[in-house]
Amino acid sequence: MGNAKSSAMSKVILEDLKLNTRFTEDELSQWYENFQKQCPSGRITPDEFSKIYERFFPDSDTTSYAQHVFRSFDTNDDGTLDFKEYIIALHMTSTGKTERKLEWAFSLFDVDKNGYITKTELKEICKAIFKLIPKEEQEKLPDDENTAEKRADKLWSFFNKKENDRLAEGEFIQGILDNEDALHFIQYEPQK
Ligand SMILES: [Ca+2]
Ligand SMILES: [Ca+2]
Repeated sequence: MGNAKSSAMSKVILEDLKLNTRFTEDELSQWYENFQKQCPSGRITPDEFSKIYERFFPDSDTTSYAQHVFRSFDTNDDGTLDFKEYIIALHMTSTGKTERKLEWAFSLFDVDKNGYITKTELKEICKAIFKLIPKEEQEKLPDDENTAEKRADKLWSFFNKKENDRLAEGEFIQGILDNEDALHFIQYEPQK
């Protein structure tokens, strides 16, 4: 059954994805079928992408976060996500190793894609993440974590950097790995 399905996907892309992700050929073919059904044009626009986030976080303002995530996944900067970008993204954020996720987190925080994170960029993403947290949950946060600014200050302090310093990818990843508390500032998982 795998053969009939995979013939729909370019062999080159399939091989590449098998190498770069842990998904099997059957899984990839399945995803591709779903992707084509939901997205007949073969490309996801920022608008469509935003709607996916709205569904996941119905009580939150997801607009800026969705934009940043989209930017981090659109690796060739053409303003749309193709199947390969979509699958790599899915792999990095859901099934990948911690290190892969942190590499992705770095690209999320590196807003201008210049290979470094400044405190301004860090603040911007902290704001976007904070907006994902529903109001009633925000109110229950500890005093030193209940605004985006406080969270950005706290997160920045984990890296032992001055206000105007910048963070390279390795420093960012190491800083997060060294501080257990840092992880919940760079992602938000809805409480069930
Ligand atoms: Ca793209
Ligand atoms: Ca940057």
